[in-house]
Amino acid sequence: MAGFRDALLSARSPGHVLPFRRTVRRSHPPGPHAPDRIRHHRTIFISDVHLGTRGCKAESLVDFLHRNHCQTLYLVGDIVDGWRLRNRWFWPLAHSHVMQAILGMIDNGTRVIYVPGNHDAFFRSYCGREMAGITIQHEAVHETADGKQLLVIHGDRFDAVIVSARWLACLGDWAYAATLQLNELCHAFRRFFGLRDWSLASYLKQTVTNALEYICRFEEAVAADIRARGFDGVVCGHIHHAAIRTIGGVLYLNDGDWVESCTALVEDARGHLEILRWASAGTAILPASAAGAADDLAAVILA
Ligand SMILES: [Mn+2]
Repeated sequence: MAGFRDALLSARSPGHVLPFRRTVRRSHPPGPHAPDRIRHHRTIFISDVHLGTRGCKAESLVDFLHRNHCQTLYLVGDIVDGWRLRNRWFWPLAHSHVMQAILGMIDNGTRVIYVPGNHDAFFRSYCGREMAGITIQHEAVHETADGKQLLVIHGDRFDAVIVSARWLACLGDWAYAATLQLNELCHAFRRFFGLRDWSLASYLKQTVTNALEYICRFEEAVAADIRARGFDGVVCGHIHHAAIRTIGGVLYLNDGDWVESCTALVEDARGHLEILRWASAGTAILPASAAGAADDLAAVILA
């Protein structure tokens, strides 16, 4: 009894609050009551949900959103898969539950920012507008609690850079920037003439045979651009490969996907960033590093 009282008193003193929280989160495997605990984050970033496809782990995402609250939620692209839905309508109830969970968060005061990706590029026509309380932006700038400026983008614009990486290395910065613009022009042209978005990602999948090589090229291309634009770091998705890395002095953060790995990037009140892997509905969260790294390569789904 006395031990219990001492524990309460020590937890109440300011000096002990932080280590107590840390111990629960990091050092021990989650206890039997952990799944019922709601976690509060400053920011949550998720992407590549691919609603409208069979691969989407909608139930897990709903579970995650119910058990993780935040002040700001960034939807970092490919939330709805318009490419697949155009061919065949697939929308089980769980996919509507994801939308309801997000709208519920808005009702509870969460700010939601949607940065469309290539599979939900149709939302890019609405950039600068607000729909159902969700702000749609081409890209966003997020300032962390400790003052870091992070650019939030989906990342598909870098596909073009990866295809011609060797050429660009010879030609220099102007060619690099030109390729990025050419890629966007190409997409705008195809949209104007009502052509299907050509999947550069599918093309890449055939040409870049080594998935690891693709990931490295993507990460380096993104980091180089972010450095040139003067940001401290970037939050992106697109390659379905969650990561927190420092590349050439900038922070590269990828929030992963909800097709295979069920990962989210979260920021706490002090600006600490962490990747969470939501194992499955009703089970506890694990830091992404603790989950099997070996299947990460297999999780790369480009289109
Ligand atoms: Mn994408």
